[in-house]
Amino acid sequence: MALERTFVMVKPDGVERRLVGEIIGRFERRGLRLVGMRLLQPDRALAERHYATHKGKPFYEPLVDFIISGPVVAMCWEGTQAVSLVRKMMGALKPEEALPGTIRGDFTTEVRTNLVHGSDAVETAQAEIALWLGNDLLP
Ligand code: IDP
Ligand code: MG
Repeated sequence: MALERTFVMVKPDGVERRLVGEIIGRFERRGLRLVGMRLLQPDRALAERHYATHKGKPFYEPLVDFIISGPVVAMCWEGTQAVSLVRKMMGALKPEEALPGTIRGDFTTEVRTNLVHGSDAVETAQAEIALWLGNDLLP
């Protein structure tokens, strides 16, 4: 079982709704280790780089507008199979598939304002950690 690092972001809706502590607490209780964290309001260039794979999709422009609309909490979490573990704890993208017990399943019914981002693969995690938090946190 590989020790991994993943990138997690509490999106502007999560900060606005005072859910930062709730979300961090879930990962801590599970046994993941917080190794980097930054509160910032991303500019458009950073948001566009982060969501570059979605460029051209109908939800891309409103998504970028949303992510730069307020402060976010950018974090790096470490643990055994942290990438897939965080994704499971976040819950599915489609609200009707986000199960109770997951972050999205417990706190949102919306597809855009879904509180949290987590890297979808080890390679994506490395790129996102470097983009938001710098190379020092790369595993
Ligand atoms: P993920 O966050 O579960 O990895 P992605 O497909 O990577 O999902 O989409 C990135 C983000 O874009 C989502 O978290 C959500 O905020 C937004 N998004 C994705 N699909 C839609 C959509 O159909 N409508 C509105 N927003 C969407
Ligand atoms: Mg994604």
